[in-house]
Amino acid sequence: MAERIVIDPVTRIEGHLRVEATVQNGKIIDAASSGTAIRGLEIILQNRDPRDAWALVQRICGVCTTIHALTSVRAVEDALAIRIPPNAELIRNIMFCAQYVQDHVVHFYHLHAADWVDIPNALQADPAQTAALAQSISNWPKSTAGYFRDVQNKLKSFVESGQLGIFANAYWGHPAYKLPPEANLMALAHYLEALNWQKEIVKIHTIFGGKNPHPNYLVGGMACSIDINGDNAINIERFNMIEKLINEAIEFVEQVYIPDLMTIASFYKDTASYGGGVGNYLCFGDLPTTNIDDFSNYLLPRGVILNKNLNEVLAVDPRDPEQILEYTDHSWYDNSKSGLHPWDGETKMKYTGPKPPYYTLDESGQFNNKYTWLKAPRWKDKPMEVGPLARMLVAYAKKDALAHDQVKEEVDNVLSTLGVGPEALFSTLGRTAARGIESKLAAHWLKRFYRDLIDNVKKGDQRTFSPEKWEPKTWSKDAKGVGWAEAPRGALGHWVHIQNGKIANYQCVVPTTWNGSPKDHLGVSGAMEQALIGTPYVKEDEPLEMLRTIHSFDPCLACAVHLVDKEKQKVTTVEVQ
Ligand code: NFE
Ligand code: MG
Repeated sequence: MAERIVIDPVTRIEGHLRVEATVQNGKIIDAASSGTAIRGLEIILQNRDPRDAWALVQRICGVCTTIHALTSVRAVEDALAIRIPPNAELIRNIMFCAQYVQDHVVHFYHLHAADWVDIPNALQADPAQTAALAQSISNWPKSTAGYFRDVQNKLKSFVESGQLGIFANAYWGHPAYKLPPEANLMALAHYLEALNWQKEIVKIHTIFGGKNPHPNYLVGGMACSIDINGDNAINIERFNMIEKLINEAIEFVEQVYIPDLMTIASFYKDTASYGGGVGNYLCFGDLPTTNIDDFSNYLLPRGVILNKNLNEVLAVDPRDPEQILEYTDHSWYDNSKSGLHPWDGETKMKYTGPKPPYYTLDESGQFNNKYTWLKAPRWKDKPMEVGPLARMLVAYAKKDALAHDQVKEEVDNVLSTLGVGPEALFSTLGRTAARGIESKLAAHWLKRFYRDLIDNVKKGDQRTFSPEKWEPKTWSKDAKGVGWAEAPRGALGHWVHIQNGKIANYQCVVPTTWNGSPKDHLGVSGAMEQALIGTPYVKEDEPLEMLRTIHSFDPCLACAVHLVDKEKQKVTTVEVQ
């Protein structure tokens, strides 16, 4: 007899996610991912000035802040054939890499670590042995017995006061936690350090974009001006500050994040045997080193891998109406036209779900027909995984990619450190490891783009904006554009149709829409749903292993369901226990 596990809401993510699983004999045999809250940005954009779109869509999410703005200006620049100055491309790349490093570190420590690290168990640790462990894996100067004792005392006062605060409500003491107390204490110390560090790195966004979250962008370039010797612009003092932040980022990733990741992963190699899911990976590519139209010069290459076949990388074209379609057969939309390319996409909400509390999977394990606000994007009718694992796999497999050698070296290093083969990549652990590998690369690329920017400025080019096509009278009456990016969580696309100077249609297909998508028109489940199938559990009422697989995708439902209920009707009730 099949039974159900329901997690609602899934915490330590952004947005509102409900996951239901049908379980039998200690394993998940089917799963449903449901985005339960709805917001409203594609509709808000209609009839707006396309030069304003970036500021509106950026409010889709404050976690992957900047990336929707970047994708939006790229979409509008594509539609209007606008070329931006080299400095603007470099500044965008710097902000992009800074975002990767910050977002991935925050995910590892603050959103994912509680799945691996039993925080209260750190009270059992010996601070001197913790220091010995930390010193054996890195040269991070803080790793002394006194430091770890202070952290432990802080935790003790939390526990004794009965107020665990940010550490309340987890499955502490669960038998699937495997770290020794010293590793738990080390990870706790770095959890707290990472909180402090992450607010520093985002100062790069405040320098180039005025603030964070939601820094300023501009169609045609960037909204900051460079005057290397000036007082009221980005000058040499600001550049020095950026360089210092970059050096600190490299140090934090190499001395804290990667050693912690490798240490923790070495205790959880069992999680390399499940959670792989669809085995199809899609990347639009990003980090142009020449210009956005020249895919061959991206540091993160474009391509698709099917069925885990690393011997072939297929071409992807987000403009092709045959390739990317969004289905709504199992989503709460009017689906009279399910299967539209985003340029023709529609956002017509139609809630037909049951009243809460509800089950997506009924008693017999059958799916209710419609169960989520997420649409189901598909590439050539296939579900795709997007994100760090997809990016590392495509760069690993694509031998002529610009950063192929660099990526291969980092991936092979991690595999040999853990003593596992490449098949381990297709798993829950592989997804989490790929995010770390990518963070290290991004930290170094941050420095590369910073140096390129300094070099270009030193040549006398201080331009950050191309004004030629600012005025709507210079635009064609009817124009379509697509902007793409590799958001921290995966391939992101914005499709815009501009008519008579205004937005006629705007559609976003977002990483978590791919990863968290429901079943499609063919009845095939999305990437996260498939990854959950086969995920084991040792305690049905504490599905820690499920959380590991779900969190390995770093889901963001705010991004995935970028819609709002205009009538402010209550669509669901979420019970928090
Ligand atoms: Ni709200 Fe986002 C990223 C985008 S995710 S976090 O990364 O785009 O689906
Ligand atoms: Mg959309």
